[in-house]
Amino acid sequence: MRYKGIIFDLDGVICSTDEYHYLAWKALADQLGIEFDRQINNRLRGVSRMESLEIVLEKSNKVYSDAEKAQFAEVKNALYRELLGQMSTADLSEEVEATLNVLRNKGLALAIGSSSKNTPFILERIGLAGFFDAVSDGNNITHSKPDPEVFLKAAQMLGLPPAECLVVEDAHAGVQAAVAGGFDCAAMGDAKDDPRATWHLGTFSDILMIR
Ligand code: B16
Ligand code: MG
Repeated sequence: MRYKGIIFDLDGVICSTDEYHYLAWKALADQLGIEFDRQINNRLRGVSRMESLEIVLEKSNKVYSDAEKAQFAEVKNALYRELLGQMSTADLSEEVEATLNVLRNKGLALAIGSSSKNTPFILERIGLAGFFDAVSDGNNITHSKPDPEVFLKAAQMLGLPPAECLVVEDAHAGVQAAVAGGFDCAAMGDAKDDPRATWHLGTFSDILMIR
């Protein structure tokens, strides 16, 4: 493989917590009587919690105060964390686990680059706490994707320039962030056909076919 390091997005790449984000936002939207579907949900991928809330509220004709918005974000996060609490090592797929181990054995530096403030909790639930050489997440950034900050910090933690790292993403905002930071990007899932990506993965283990 031409890269020395790989920076993985978390939700929708390493695990399927993207489905839990959808369920939690859907429950909040239902409580508020706001229309919300999977198409709108796809716009929230890679975007921070508060920016996601603004997108959810686009369908509302009410004007909410900052205090109300903070409370809605709290409600959504509590629902989301309840779902995360039910996760276990069984939620790390065999495919992802085996692929990560092959990459580790090849000597590649492996990092997480996620917008989520819940990253440490999720990694612990699925048994990956301590596995990655670096974790850059929503707790150490000021701008979320499509800003490249989270990936630039991950590369810095690995001690590698962006040109030597590959970013793996399922979100269009994440692909945009990778390209803006000077990284090659392997896109999968919702962003698979994004023309800005260097590689298009049918499934996670296709990373092993990149030379
Ligand atoms: P939290 P990723 C992102 O994670 C999610 O895709 C996005 O939907 C979410 O709003 C964001 O994390 C913030 O998450 O509310 O847990 O801090 O895809 O960058 O791993
Ligand atoms: Mg994602």
